[in-house]
Amino acid sequence: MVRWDMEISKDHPRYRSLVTRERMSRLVDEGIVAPTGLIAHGRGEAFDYLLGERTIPVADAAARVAAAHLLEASHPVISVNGNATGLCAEALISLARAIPARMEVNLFHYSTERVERVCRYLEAAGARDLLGRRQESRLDGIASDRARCATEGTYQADVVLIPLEDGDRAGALARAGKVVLAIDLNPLSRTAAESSVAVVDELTRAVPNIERHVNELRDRPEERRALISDFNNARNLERMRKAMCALLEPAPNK
Ligand code: PTJ
Repeated sequence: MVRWDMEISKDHPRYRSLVTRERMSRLVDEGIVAPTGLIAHGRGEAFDYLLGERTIPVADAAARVAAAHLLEASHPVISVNGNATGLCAEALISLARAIPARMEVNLFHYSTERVERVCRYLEAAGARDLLGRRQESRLDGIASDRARCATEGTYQADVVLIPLEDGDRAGALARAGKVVLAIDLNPLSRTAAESSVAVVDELTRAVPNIERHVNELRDRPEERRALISDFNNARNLERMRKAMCALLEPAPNK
């Protein structure tokens, strides 16, 4: 493999994006991020441009509803893959503690060695009681290895948070009767459409936002239930698509 040294200037207008790309690419070498995870990341970056790379109010409202579901759940689980680990391990661990929820490593590109690497990475970042090394159960209706899951985790969960998920698994989780909370920058994805709540926002912004809402809603059960019953995911996605289209419109009188 050809290696390179790259110093990214802090003055570069896309400093943060470049640093993240370099980290994700290094994490491919370490077996944490799958090579195709870089393609998924690039697609996410493109959609984030259409949001102006910021959390818009519609997305934050969905993050609040996701927080309400996580607090109302009797068995909430956060499902974690390679990209989510590479992008925001610490924030996901912090969110899991705040709820509290179990974290389960669930990989699309599965091997026992890769699961072990991802688990160790998360544990070095502070994760405890991780699930995913043993996956004794299977979700019906998925052909891929992603059908595997931990009995104590996703299999028994009533609410599952899925950052950056593929559409097949999101659909299978929904058909299994679970409340599916997705974080996905693509409002047209099957994952966004199949989920109960799609937070259309960048993962590293969405996860701390959800945690902030968890802390605000902790002692407000009535508000939580009202948020959940008033939410409509199809309407949420339509608003997100409109917001993205609006950003593509030419500025008036220019
Ligand atoms: O680590 P593994 O083996 O489990 O593989 C993980 C990937 C991401 C490769 C796998 O789940 C996959 O193929 O995902 P997809 O089907 O490409 O979907 C990824 C979705 O996440 C796309 O709709 C992207 O727009 C979106 N996305 C990418 N980066 C971000 C994102 N959404 C939010 N924040 C991001 N940073």
